[in-house]
Amino acid sequence: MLKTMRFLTPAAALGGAMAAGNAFAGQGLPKPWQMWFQEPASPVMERIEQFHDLVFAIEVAIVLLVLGIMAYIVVRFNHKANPVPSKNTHNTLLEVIWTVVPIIILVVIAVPSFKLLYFADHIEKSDMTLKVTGNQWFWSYTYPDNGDIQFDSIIVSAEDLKPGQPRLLTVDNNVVLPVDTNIRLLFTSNDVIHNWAIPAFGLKLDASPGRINESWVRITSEGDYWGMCSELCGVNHAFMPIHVQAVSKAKFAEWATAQKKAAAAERDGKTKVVQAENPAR
Ligand SMILES: [Cu+2]
Repeated sequence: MLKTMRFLTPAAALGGAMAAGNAFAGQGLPKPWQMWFQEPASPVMERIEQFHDLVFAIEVAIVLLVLGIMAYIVVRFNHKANPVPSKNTHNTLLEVIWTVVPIIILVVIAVPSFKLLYFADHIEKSDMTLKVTGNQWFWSYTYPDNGDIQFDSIIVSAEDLKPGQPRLLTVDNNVVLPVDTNIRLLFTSNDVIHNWAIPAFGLKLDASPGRINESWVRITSEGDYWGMCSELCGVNHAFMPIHVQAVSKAKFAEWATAQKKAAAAERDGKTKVVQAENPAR
């Protein structure tokens, strides 16, 4: 298990900033009675949404066609309207059409589907890496390219929430990531299978013990994005949320420097409990 390093000023600063700013109106959060997807915040999610729209349009067309044909049959060929039924059993042209058309539809779906699958799979050239480790029942994060910053991210219980903090989604130390940066994501686990899922990024990947899964994200706009563990991982499965705060590259660099300094100070034993300010806030 990673050592817990509470660098970020926990709930207080976070809550104040969120209540003051309009982070809450920000992208990555489900709204009451919401339909469809959250606003996409990564190229992968943008493409997932486009692909969804394509498949949905095809679905609607098929449903309307089948319903139309059924309605026509009920009206045109019922016992009263058509007392003497035709004895035909085969129609070669019709059979070719109803075999070929579905094949064409499947190809139209398969081609963009595979393209998207490979696009989402991994990134050739990444600017930085975030390693995500699942634990029963919290997440640990490591930034190997930024001086090995490490911290645990633990849920803030309902009674400790500050005004404006979303219930079951607020954590003590949130992930901070820069926007417009190709970020390689590595997932693993210390105990059982967890799953790191953020709807706005189009991400949902297992964190399995003993292996590393890879994905990537390029966050397109600053804001706060939330997600949850999406693999039933034990009794507190519902209580290991994910909170990513996307900031400008400059602010991220500032944040990373502050974390490194705090870690160094803690190592030197200068301070017992280090709580660095989160300049990204
Ligand atoms: Cu889990």
